[in-house]
Amino acid sequence: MSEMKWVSNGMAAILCAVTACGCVTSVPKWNEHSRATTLAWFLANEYGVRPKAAETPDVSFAAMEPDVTMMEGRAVRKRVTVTCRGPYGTNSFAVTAFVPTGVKGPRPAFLLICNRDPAANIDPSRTRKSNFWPAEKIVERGFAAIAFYNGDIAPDCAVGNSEGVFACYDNVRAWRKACHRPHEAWGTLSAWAWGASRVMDWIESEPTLDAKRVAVVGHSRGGKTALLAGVLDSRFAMACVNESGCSGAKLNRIDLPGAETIADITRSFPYWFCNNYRTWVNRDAEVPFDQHQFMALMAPRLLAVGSAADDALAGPAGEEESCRLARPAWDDPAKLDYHVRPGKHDLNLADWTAYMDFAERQGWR
Ligand code: GTR
Repeated sequence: MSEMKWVSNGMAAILCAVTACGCVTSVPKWNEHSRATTLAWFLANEYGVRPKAAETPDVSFAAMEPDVTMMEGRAVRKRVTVTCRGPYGTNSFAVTAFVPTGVKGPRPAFLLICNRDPAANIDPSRTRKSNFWPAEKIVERGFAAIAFYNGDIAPDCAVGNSEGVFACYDNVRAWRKACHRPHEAWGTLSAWAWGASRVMDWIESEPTLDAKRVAVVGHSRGGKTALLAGVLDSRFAMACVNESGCSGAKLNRIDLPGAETIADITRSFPYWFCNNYRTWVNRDAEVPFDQHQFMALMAPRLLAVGSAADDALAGPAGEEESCRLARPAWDDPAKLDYHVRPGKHDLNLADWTAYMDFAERQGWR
């Protein structure tokens, strides 16, 4: 068992556990101050700070086509264009929703941030089906299945930080001239999470959906994004964080062979984060706040974390350890769910089943 004690990390007093390996890891019991200072640290040092105008966005919704009944009568398909206007431009993206029929009242929903080929994985026509988004199975269990493509918010590539929503809310021309973006400026994970919040804006306007029971779901880079979306937007009642690994649910202070480090991730994907994150390259064990504290910011809302046993890069043991360390932030420990399934890095039916079972145990029907 770990020994528990209160220590200060210079910004907040935090309940800490001295783990078996001797390192001190902080276990949060939030008060308003410690929650705010912890979140501020993660934004300024890892995921970046959003421009003010993006925090109060001008958003509108337009039906792309009339609703159509599909899935042998089991669901109504809604397709919506979400348009956001910022000081520097406009960005639109498409949302697809399948809402179960034949059940009374507004439906709880799973919103997938799709980071894979949209044609193959979130096909609105259902000609192509994938277990990455088993919309039929989700609907069968009485939940609405909603999805959007992260690349429609900002492209997942090196120039990602200057296109899509960035070109609406940031003076990217000035950044290009200066040859760098401001050190604390938001990265694409934050932009994609922002997209999930815009979908939530639409959900709130849609009477067939229950905005009080929406889970934001993502895999891998999408899993990091789902966690960030859940933490930043308290309208999400649940976040399902699948095989998110480094800068997601994996603890930094754990040395696992083959697992991605801050050096690896900032070398390959600097644009996912703010530039300040590079401060922590080769200093994974020195970060003053570790990922379990970020996960704990979900409390008291629902958090589901999923790992795959053969996913060495994401470091399943580090994802499980974060859950163990974060759990004290919830009065009811059952509100943080963890599963590990056999197999490789993927979002599959076993993962979806775990997330839907968790929702049902929490009274979502
Ligand atoms: C890897 C990346 C991981 C993970 C993964 C994915 O290349 O290093 O952090 O996000 O991609 O999104 O599939």
